Amino acid sequence: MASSGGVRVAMSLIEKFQRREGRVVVIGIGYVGLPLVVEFAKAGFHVTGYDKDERKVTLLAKGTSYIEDIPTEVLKPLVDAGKLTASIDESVIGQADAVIVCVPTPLNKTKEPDISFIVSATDAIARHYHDGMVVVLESTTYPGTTRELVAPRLEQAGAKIGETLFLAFSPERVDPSNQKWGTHNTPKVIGGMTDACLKTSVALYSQIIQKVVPVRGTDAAEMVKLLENTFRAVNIGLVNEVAVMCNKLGLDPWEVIDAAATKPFGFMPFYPGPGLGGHCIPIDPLYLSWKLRAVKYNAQFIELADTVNSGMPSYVVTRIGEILNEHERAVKGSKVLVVGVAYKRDVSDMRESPAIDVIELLHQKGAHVEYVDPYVPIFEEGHLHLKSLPADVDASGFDIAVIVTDHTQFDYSKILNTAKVVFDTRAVTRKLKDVPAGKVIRL
Ligand code: SAJ
Repeated sequence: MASSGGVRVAMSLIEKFQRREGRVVVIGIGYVGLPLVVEFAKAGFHVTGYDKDERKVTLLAKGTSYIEDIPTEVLKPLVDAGKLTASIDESVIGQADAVIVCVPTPLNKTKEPDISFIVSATDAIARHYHDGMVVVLESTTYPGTTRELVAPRLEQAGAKIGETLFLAFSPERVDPSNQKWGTHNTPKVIGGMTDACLKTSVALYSQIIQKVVPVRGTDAAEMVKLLENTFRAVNIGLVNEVAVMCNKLGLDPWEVIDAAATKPFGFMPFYPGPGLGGHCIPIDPLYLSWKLRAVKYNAQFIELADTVNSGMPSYVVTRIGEILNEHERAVKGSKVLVVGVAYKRDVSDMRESPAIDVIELLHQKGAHVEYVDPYVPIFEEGHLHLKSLPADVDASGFDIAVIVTDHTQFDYSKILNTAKVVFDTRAVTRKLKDVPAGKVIRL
């Protein structure tokens, strides 16, 4: 229970947030931080985006957006009105009533959590700590990070959690290019270190987000996010294995899944693909399994889903070999056109894209690989340096065209009409009519 002094500090912050007079600093102005600073500025707060990346800071300071979901037309007026500023100078934290941390949490080379960005942001806050601050961590991380790693560093700087500094965790739920769900209307889960921490952070976010969902403690809030994304990874792993099973049984997995999806309750469709890409879904569950190993528990579903999903690129290349074999061609020496390399439809992000492994494996088997992806003009991974062919590519010069990423803007009829044979790992060609028998094989 907070002391009377702590209650006074908390109440003063809550009233300041309700008057929208608080100064907010967001550490990390990427695809999560930039929409956040926009929402706070739109609500009337004075917001500063702090980042070590000079390019982002320069662009934000000019009101020029560098995130597809945030139009410059929205950003610039907020900057011109002086509501939204940008800085590479961490001392801005010293004037903040609220600091929100939106930094990356990748995996390191041994697939273990890399929380160095969280540590660096926390130490910056500690260097500029003052009484009367709300600090919220949004970066996806394992349960216990806020309590075991962030809180002690801030206490070393003199903070009394729940008395002079109010610490919470609130997972980001930004889904890039989602036209329906954005920062303002996506419910926001929040867990506080203490009751006063929860109350102050709820008061802050309630000014910009329609629905706030309090949970008991920061560990629970960290776990909520990991459940959300583990749910996806495990279900995608399940349908990927269903695709392999259907191939063994001579069935069409998409027909089976679509029919199952007619069940109006108790089922949620996921679809097979060439693997699991992106910077969230392949990564987040491994934060959870890593944490459980530390308490001597093996998170079996996470490990198994990672094995199945990581094995899909190799499965795709095996199937390519089988199809080429049917056309009396070996993989070695064959010309393969990879259609789409981004990690999912209609994005330009290549992080963890399964296309990287597919192309690498084909190279290792001696195939001559080219690709087409209007969102990815240059493909540079390791020793591979490729340039995208034009989007209206004629596939007749290739032994096989492999659809890895089903961007909306591809002309699939043209690909089908010109290619000798098409391996469609996304079943995007299902909608096409009059497809010659044997022309398209699906995962
Ligand atoms: N994928 C499949 N089959 C599916 C769905 C996805 O193979 O049925 C593949 C995609 O091609 C991609 C990977 O999985 O390679 C991840 O796809 P995703 O749809 O989960 O997209 P992400 O990575 O952009 O996930 C984000 C996440 N958002 C946040 O973490 C805030 C996730 O929680 C969202 O649920 C997801 O967007 C979404 O729903 O779009």
